[in-house]
Amino acid sequence: MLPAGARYLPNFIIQSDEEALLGQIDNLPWLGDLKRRVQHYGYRYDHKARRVTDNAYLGALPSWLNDLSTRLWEAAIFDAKPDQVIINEYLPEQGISAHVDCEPGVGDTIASLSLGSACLMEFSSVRSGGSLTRLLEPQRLLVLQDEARFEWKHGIPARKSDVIEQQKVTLGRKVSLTFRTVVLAR
Ligand SMILES: O=C(O)CCC(=O)C(=O)O
Repeated sequence: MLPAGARYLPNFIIQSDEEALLGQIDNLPWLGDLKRRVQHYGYRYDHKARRVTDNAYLGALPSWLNDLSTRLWEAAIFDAKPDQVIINEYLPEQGISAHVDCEPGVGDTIASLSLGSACLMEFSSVRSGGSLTRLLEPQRLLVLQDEARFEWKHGIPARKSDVIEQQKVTLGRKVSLTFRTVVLAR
């Protein structure tokens, strides 16, 4: 189940794209200052301050990310071309705590492309505390807008295994690419 304002787009990329992206990503340096490894493109996100500042500009997206960003914009998933990407790597027992993406700082749409192992994402309503769970599978795109973007937290529990369709599944390595449009305070 997904909160209102969230969409899950199957087959956003095909398997050969997934393999090429993983190869590309693994040839580039990872940052190791969190419990999980990350790469930042476009703007560096300050995980402690939970915001993006204008001195955090890293430069234009590299072409392999710019192609995906252009596709997201041309498909009208974003109103303005995403100019920031965070790549997260989750090994078993690594996750991301429940959060609402910063505002202001990044725009109304967040889109996350999954590669590698499937895992469960948990959503919790900021207002009611209600919760929902959704399986995120590789090559699929999760889009958060409206309520799902602003009124629900999302996170990935740090677990070794998930129960998926009543089966205990041992988790593998998941990598995600999260696209955002930075909105700097003027
Ligand atoms: O890894 C994901 O699928 C979600 C990433 C995320 O929530 C974030 O980067 O803020």
